[in-house]
Amino acid sequence: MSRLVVVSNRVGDPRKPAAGGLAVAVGESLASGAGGLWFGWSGQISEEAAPGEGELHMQHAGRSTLATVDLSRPDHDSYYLGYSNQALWPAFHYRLDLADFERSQFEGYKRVNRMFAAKLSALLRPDDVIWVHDYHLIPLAAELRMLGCTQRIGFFLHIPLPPPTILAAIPGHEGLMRWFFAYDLVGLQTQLDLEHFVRFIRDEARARPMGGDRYQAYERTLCARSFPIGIDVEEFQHLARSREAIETYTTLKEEYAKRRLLVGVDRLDYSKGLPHRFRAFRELLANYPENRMSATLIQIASPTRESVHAYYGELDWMPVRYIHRTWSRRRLEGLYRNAKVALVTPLRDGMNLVAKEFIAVQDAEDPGVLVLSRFAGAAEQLREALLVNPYDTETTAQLIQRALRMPLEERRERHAALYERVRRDDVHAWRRAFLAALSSEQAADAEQEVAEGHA
Ligand code: GDG
Repeated sequence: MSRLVVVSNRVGDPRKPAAGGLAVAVGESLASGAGGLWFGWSGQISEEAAPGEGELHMQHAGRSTLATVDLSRPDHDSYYLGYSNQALWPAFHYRLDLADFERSQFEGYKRVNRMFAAKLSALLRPDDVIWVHDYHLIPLAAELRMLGCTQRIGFFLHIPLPPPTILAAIPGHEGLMRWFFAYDLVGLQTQLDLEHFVRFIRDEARARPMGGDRYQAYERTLCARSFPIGIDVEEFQHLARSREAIETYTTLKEEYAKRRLLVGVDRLDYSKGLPHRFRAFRELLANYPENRMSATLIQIASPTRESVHAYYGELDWMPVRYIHRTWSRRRLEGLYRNAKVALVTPLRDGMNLVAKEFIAVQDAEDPGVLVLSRFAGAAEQLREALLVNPYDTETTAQLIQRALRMPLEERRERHAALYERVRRDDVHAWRRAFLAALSSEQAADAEQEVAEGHA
């Protein structure tokens, strides 16, 4: 059995719960199965190290080995704060207006990927299967190939992939495309992202379709498919039995006994559309006065990447309890279970796991209602949610009202359909589907070699 090597910007201890979708999903992937190696940035910034240098640390955590590298200050600022989070993150979330494509940051991005490739290649075994995650690491496979790595390498993009007209605005986008072709498999969250990707490589790289989701360009063949990420449903449900979840559930239940609780849980980021959500909630209170004394929105806005941008100031008004803090996953479970309505209304989101977590823990006999942005990747699967356009705050308010007044029978029906999908397409199914596709690509290559051998 091949060893799984996961590469992502941040490496978490798979045994500890962490904020952030990627940490949760990858942690779960490595802790099960045959274990493996998880490689990435240590989270440490070294003031002494020169650009392109960084100390490697090895650590064992349960069944997995963690290999992490420190970053020099200039590398951290240009690769992480700079190109990843001020160029690629906004551009891929359709926000060219916020993107800063400074040349020196792009150089830092390439430099760190080159350094990661050098450190990682020394740790690789010939039959490893390598799974690279997210926009920080697009050039990694190309750098590994330059060092002679022939292992199977797959890439999964956790954030959206915008249409070619937006991608074409990124300086050096031709190079970006070449980097993708160093992978054997490119996975995207949704069918829409996949369509964008295929149009992009066909129009800009003249990629030739080879059948079976395969495309050829730059003398390499890649397979592109969508793999919508899920959650670990059982693990999340299990949290409900913890003391902290029960305490949170009971306290909130008492406190909001006569009120109707709405909930939002997001990393504090402009893509999550918090100001639009608060505006829609204000319109709900203005247009449907019956909610004035009863509806309360608890918004958890967990701080992340604070040094990238100060996104918003402190927002606080009575009907909204705005909590600018990270809660434990157990407390989140208790919160979701109390809520009548979840507001998951990002302006753009790769998938959105909060929507799935909320569905996973509802009481099937008396479930809450999910109000979901049509611009979250999750909307492709979760059709029975109340889908909204978050920019249209008035209609969003109308649909929140509908959610609050939805008859029990309809709530049950919608929840049953959503729950089935969240359960079936969980994080394990996602991991299995991706890794199966990555190894069947290997089989496809072997067949091709045999065919060429006979020719
Ligand atoms: C990226 C993509 C894609 C949030 N606040 C707290 C907390 N969280 C947890 C949630 C959820 C996770 O963080 C957030 O995941 P999302 O999917 O909502 O969003 P991103 O972090 O932006 O993740 C996204 C994801 O990658 C996976 O591919 O779905 O589209 O942007 O699990 O519960 N967890 C704790 N305290 C908090 O305060 N413990």
